[in-house]
Amino acid sequence: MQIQLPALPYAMDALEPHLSTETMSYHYERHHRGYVDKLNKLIEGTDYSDLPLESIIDRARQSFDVDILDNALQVWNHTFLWQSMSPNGGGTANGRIATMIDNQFGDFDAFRKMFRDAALGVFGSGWVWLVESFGELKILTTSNADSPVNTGVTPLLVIDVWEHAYYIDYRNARAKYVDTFLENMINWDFASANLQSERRTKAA
Ligand code: MN3
Repeated sequence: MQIQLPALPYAMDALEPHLSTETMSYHYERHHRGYVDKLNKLIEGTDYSDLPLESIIDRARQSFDVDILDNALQVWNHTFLWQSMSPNGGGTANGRIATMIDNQFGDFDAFRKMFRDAALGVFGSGWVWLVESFGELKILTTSNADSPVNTGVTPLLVIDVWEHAYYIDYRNARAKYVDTFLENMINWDFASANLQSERRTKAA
């Protein structure tokens, strides 16, 4: 099974002016596609070649096949990233997730500050995640390709803080990029849907 590059959920210029078409085309067409192509090369003719992406991740984690794992995680992380942003994004959360944010972090502004601080605290390349774990929300940071997918928590949304995610538009101003993500791009509908799907899984 060849791993495919999933379509972007919006047009390449849809996140302008917050993320330029140039950033999106480099990030999606070169970086994301690059991870897909590299992964397909690595798994060709191996036991991995017939597996879907998440099974590749699980097996590579258990087998310490680091190159396969890193590229497979980067494919998964970027697919999740595109959905974590929306042309209609930003603002505050609503519904159950908003209540959980208030309970967990105090209020929405406190959440925003913690998420921002986490994003600024990632040394080098990495990711900041909002996840659900045992009924609670948590902010996690991961380095390089690391990802909470299939580790027992439910990823709700993510921001990419690799420089390739923002350098064309923001140069080295990661804080401005993170603030813009929180104010204008973050996709709370996606986070809520991920939270709901976890509830259904538990109820089943
Ligand atoms: Mn990236």
